Amino acid sequence: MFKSGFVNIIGYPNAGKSTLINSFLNDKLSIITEKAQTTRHKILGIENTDDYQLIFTDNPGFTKPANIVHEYMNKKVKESIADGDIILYVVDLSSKSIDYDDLNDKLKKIKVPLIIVLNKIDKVDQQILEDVSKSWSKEFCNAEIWTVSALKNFNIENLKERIVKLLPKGPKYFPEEQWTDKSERFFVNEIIREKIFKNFKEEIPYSSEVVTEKFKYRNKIFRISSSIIVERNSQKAIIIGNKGLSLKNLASQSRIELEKFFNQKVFLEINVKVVKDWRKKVHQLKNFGYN
Ligand SMILES: Nc1nc2c(ncn2[C@@H]2O[C@H](COP(=O)(O)OP(=O)(O)OP(=O)(O)O)[C@@H](O)[C@H]2O)c(=O)[nH]1
Ligand SMILES: [Mg+2]
Repeated sequence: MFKSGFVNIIGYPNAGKSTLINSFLNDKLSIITEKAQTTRHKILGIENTDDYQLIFTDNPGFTKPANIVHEYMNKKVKESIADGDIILYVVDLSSKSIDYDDLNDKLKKIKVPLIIVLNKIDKVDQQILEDVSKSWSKEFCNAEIWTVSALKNFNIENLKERIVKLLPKGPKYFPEEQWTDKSERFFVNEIIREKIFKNFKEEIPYSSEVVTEKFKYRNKIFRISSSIIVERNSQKAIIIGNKGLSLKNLASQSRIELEKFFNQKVFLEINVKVVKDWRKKVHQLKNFGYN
């Protein structure tokens, strides 16, 4: 009996959802940073065996919407709650509880198996762990509660075994060689975006988008040309930096990561462009893949 299904990973920003999907797949599919709202798009990561096809999805963090990008991100989370065969609700054990509990109300009504994944167990002591676990089991009588560390790989294999047990009978939704739904260009954009999140502070990461215009493979070299889109000239100046040094560092960190990702030599060129207030313009967002 072949099993398959969508295991949708959702939760608030920074809970460790992307770390968890990478840990399940033992691969770097999703970018991870210490800043909230890193993930903006839903990403599929597929694992195939002779007995099952597990389709994990990483999702943006559910957030109080302050702009259209947030609205798009929340829409993706809601879709993932509605179309999952199993829902993993990732919670950061070490952070204060969130007062914006729109998600909790939705999750209490779902009909499919719900697993609350209390993550970052490595950061808290036994007492906190017991108290938090108790309050979640009280709040959610329809869920299984698991405690894990996605970062340290603690309890991840056991959780995966449990997920496979819960998987419904089903077909192979995707051909065996397919491991994601995203293009190579998407991963280039994400890797550069990760470096922007790591190198710059405050509004810059949130005001930045990355577009890859050229992506060619010739003579065993990937030749890539990408643009960082920011909202204002002042942000462009910060990204470029004094004598272009900040951009040079960013490009070199991105290239190293891309070479690891593709396992090939990479030539990378990055430009910086201003599209005034792109986050407020619906047609711009569509061009950037926020559909
Ligand atoms: N100590 C510890 N840190 C963790 C664990 N899991 C994730 N983190 C850290 O938490 C931060 C956020 O991790 P992400 O995986 O990017 O979180 P996310 O839920 O995908 O965040 P968004 O995409 O912004 O919604 C990163 O600094 C991770 O290294 C864990 O089990 N233990
Ligand atoms: Mg993420």
